[in-house]
Amino acid sequence: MSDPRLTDLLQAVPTLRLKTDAADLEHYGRDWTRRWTPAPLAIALPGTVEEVQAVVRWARQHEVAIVPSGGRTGLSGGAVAANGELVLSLERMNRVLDFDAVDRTLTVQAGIPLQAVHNAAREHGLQYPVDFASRGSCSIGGNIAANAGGIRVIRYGNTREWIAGMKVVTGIGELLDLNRGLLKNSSGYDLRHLMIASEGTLGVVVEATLRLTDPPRPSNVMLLALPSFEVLMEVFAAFRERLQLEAFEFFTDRALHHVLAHGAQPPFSEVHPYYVVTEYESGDEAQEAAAMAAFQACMEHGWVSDGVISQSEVQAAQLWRLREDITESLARYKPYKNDVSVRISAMPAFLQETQALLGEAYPHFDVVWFGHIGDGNLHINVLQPLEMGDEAFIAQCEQVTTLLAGSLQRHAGSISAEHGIGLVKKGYLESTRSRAEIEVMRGIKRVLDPQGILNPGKLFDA
Ligand code: 2HG
Ligand code: ZN
Repeated sequence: MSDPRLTDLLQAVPTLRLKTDAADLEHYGRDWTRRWTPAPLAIALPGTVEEVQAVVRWARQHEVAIVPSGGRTGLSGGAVAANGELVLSLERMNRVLDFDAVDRTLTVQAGIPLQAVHNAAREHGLQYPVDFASRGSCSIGGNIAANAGGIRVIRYGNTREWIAGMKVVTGIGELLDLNRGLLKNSSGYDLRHLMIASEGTLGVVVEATLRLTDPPRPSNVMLLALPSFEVLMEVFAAFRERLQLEAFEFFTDRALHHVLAHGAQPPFSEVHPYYVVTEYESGDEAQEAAAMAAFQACMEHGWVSDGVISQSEVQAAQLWRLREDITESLARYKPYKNDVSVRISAMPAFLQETQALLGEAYPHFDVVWFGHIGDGNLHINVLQPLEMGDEAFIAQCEQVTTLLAGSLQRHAGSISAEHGIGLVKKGYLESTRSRAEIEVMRGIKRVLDPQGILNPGKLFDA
């Protein structure tokens, strides 16, 4: 630890745990994007809010950039430290602090994994309903930083809906206690909502008070095979009309191909071009009849060619696996990721335009489509051909993203639905936010982080 700035840091915060081994710098300096070479100065692992504040004050004094860090499961480069930053990992601050049965809230430290929040809520007979495949590794602080969505947004909304309050350390080192769990609070700007989706550029979230809700009702999972993309939104309408949907997700045969190659069992004997996995409330005969009616209506219209309904929890989990394992099964191809959204009403026109556009732009690439179609959110993963180098591949994908951004602009959509902007989509922010809006964002950043030490270069250049 020869860097004098680090000696000074340990003098200022003697109890601080600090890591500087090459393996740690590599591990904590990257996220799931794997595109940048990690090169942080060191990793700080504070155990208390006071330590976080002291680290931020030190960083101000020495003008060292800080990268707030959770589970680093992000897909937009928001937690990458490739320029000598100090990674501020919340991993040790991972406890449940309080449960309030009257308010139905759970107060947690920011480093707690999402799965541990689910478990804690369940122990109290309630649920925290935000959920997605990386639940075991991602942290609540990271979920807040990205306003994470996932597979149950259609029923419960994004992370934003479930944050009753939070404590945040600003770029000045001040601790803000935002909203304090209140349900009603009409007392001016709601800074809590500014922090959500700010990607660690305005403050370090250290604690959050999460709203909990009733435990999930009995449900069933159905997997549908579809003959074409065009019928997707019709199938969605047929199911939404008749059922209380918990999830409505789609994927293509290419996605299924990779998940099966990764070890899953084929759901049907035949191959179909498109699939939907949907979960819906199904506790009584009327709900079961409604599900059958939705399925039959789709079969009669020729919108669905086959289907299977889960008969047990094990089978439901197997069907979900076909959708949830997609990201992991594609990881070895270093995919270029797009995470776009439009309003549901704009989806049919957007899908038609995008399919034509990507078909022309990527005639020889393996392009894998999947996502939260019920939320108007598509994930488009372009797999890197084995013979192609990283740079040439990314350059080609960036050209196509420019076209995609144009299409999103025409359909009033977003270049990032739920993964954040980070480094990956920084160049395309203006396709979703006006210049005037971005200027306001810059102004807000200057107030909360006047020296620009919090996650600089992410989201936009200050
Ligand atoms: C999902 O919906 C995640 O599974 C990851 O948001 C999406 O890998 C992706 O592109
Ligand atoms: Zn997703």
